[in-house]
Amino acid sequence: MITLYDADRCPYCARVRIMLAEKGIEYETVEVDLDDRPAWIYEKNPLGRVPVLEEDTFLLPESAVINEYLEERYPEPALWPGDPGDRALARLLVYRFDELSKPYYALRRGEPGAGERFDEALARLDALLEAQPFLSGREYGLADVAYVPWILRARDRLGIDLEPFPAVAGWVDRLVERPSIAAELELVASS
Ligand SMILES: N[C@@H](CCC(=O)N[C@@H](CS)C(=O)NCC(=O)O)C(=O)O
Repeated sequence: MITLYDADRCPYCARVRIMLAEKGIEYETVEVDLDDRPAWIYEKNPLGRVPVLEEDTFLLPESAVINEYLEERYPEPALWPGDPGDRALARLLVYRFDELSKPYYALRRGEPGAGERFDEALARLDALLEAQPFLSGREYGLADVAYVPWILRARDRLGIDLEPFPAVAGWVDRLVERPSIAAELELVASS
């Protein structure tokens, strides 16, 4: 059985929850209180962060690495593009995720100019999504899973208007039709 050390409000954990749901993998969760982290979490991840995936004696932190692992261990349905070039471009987006997360967390901290920087990041995603239906390319996949938790939180928690970014807004509308993302949307609303 897989155990996910998890926190409802954590977007990195959301990446893994979405992936587990997409793959139809059964798992149990241990909710970690991020405001009062238990000492034992450092035995699971020396950085003390969630998510951490545990499978028997195997422990794995880092959401992007966990999702790569799950993709290889449970290849169906495939969530990376079949074409190596398309796959590399989708991986590049995950690799450069800081381009969205840095302005997102700056915005949350209320830093001056963060709103403009976040809008610039959204504009780059919008241009990409005008050219292709999904961040992963022609099909939904791991790059979409990697980004959508922050976009949902930016819209529903930070009050970011997606209307000026119609391709991003359309992408979100398509994604929330998936049960894995709809479940996250509910969690964002309730946590
Ligand atoms: N790079 C990590 C980041 C995970 C992360 O920052 N998780 C947050 C919760 S959303 C956390 O555990 N924060 C506690 C801390 O940073 O000490 C990943 O992708 O899994």
